Amino acid sequence: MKILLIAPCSAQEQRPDSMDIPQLTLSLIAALTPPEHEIQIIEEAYGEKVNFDGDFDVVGISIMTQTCIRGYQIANEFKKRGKIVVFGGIHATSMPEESIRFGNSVVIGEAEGLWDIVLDDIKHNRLKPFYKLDQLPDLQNHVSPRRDLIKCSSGKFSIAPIETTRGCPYNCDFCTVSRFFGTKQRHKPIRDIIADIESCKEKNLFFLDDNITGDKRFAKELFGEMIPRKKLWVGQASIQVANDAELVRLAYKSGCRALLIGFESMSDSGIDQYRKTLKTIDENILAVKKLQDNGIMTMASLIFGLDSDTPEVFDLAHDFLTRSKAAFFQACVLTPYPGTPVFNKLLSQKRILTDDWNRFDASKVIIRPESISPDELLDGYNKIKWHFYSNRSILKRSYPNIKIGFFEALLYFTLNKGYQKRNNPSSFSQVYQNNHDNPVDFNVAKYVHPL
Ligand code: B12
Ligand code: SF4
Repeated sequence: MKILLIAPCSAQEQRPDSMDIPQLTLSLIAALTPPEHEIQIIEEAYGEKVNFDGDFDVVGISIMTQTCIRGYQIANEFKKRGKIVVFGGIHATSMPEESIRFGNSVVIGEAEGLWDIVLDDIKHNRLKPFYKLDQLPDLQNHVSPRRDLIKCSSGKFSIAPIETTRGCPYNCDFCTVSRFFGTKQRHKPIRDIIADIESCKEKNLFFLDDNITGDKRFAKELFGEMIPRKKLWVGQASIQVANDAELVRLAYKSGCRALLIGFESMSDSGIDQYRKTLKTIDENILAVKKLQDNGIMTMASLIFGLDSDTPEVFDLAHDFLTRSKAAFFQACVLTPYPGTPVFNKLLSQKRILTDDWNRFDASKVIIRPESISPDELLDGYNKIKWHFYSNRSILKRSYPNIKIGFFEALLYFTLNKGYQKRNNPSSFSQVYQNNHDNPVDFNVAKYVHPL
């Protein structure tokens, strides 16, 4: 059969620039596809166009919440033309009954152990609406992605995505990961990861793992094996990493230059709420400094709009960012992703302002927070990003981050200037809500009609 795999993306989200990190997902599904089939992949984020009249038998569409409406539009076009459409991904897994209205089948959860069955069922005309494994797949028996299909070549930093683990024990209430990938971290075998890394022609890697240092023993062994490969990498970790000096040293030696770290909240009760962070602002600042001293920059990720947030939260966050001299800052607005406790709570309290999934990108105010108004949230959020990425702030934060060398300085200034461009006032967010005729009932047909 001829198979087309698509990662949809709305036109305004397309950004083939120096900061893009290529996807791994479609190349993994391609690798899971038996060789008798022909496969093509399209990533709309890279400006690639879907050919609706192409000669395909099956169309697989990978959706996250903010891309699902575009995914459903694509599905409609293919279904009009009589093609079989299969959905997968985090949104299809959280909302299978919604996705099936637009497709012929939905793969719930991970594709390993299911995708070949789906294709076989299509071939034998017995496709089922839903596919779900009884247990999470064992990553010891995994396939390596089809690296020949990954678009790694755009931008100043050509980056290869690498996946080593799945699952997260922390189970944060706003996050889908522990619910989707489980609370136990599963690993791929280190020899396979190293072989995959060696097959990448790119010097720079991005570890997709939610917490690359979650299992310290595994991480130390992996980093040790990576040292002779002489790659440079960025990834995501919990701030606990900073308290293990050996792990930090090994991370640097293995090529780590920046870590995205979810601090989530700097308010007193917020900081208590999430198990992954250290318990005072000062401890967190000290930890960021330990990473800096070892040549590792921090992208601090904070969420605004949590129930614990009072108007002071922006000052606390500002204090943390200024004193720690975090290299980069990912500011998120609390977004109720379906399948999470936050979604259920806010829905039951009628505090979700819109059900337009296009707005669920973590940068738009779509909820009514408990202790501040949506407008206060919006104002504080826009200001803190704008201030962090001002020229003055970029210069003031630079020294401890760029002291290691030329590559670090290039990374620091390129990313900061890139984020500054994305965070200019013309891109500032607003409060989004449905108009009165459109209740927040999560009936997606308001935005895209199933055929
Ligand atoms: C790496 C990452 C990023 C990178 C993306 C790099 C890239 N281009 O891939 C960066 C940092 C840029 C990023 C940004 C964002 N991300 Co992000 N990200 C992740 C992360 C950590 C890993 C994604 C990944 O590649 N996983 C590995 C692949 C193999 O898994 P997978 O895509 O789920 O695919 C498997 C199955 O889902 C299934 N499958 C998937 N598609 C299909 C299709 C078919 C047909 C089939 C059969 C099966 C199938 O099979 C695959 C193999 O088993 C996830 C969390 C996680 N652990 O997944 C969050 C996650 C996907 N991100 C999330 C969010 C919210 C965002 C942002 C909106 C905001 C933000 N502040 O982070 C932006 C949006 C970016 C965009 N427009 O796409 C949420 C999505 C929630 C949701 N319901 O949509 C997640 C789940 C994290 C969370 N906290 O909940 N992200
Ligand atoms: S630690 Fe990160 S990946 Fe794990 S549940 Fe919390 S936010 Fe999600």
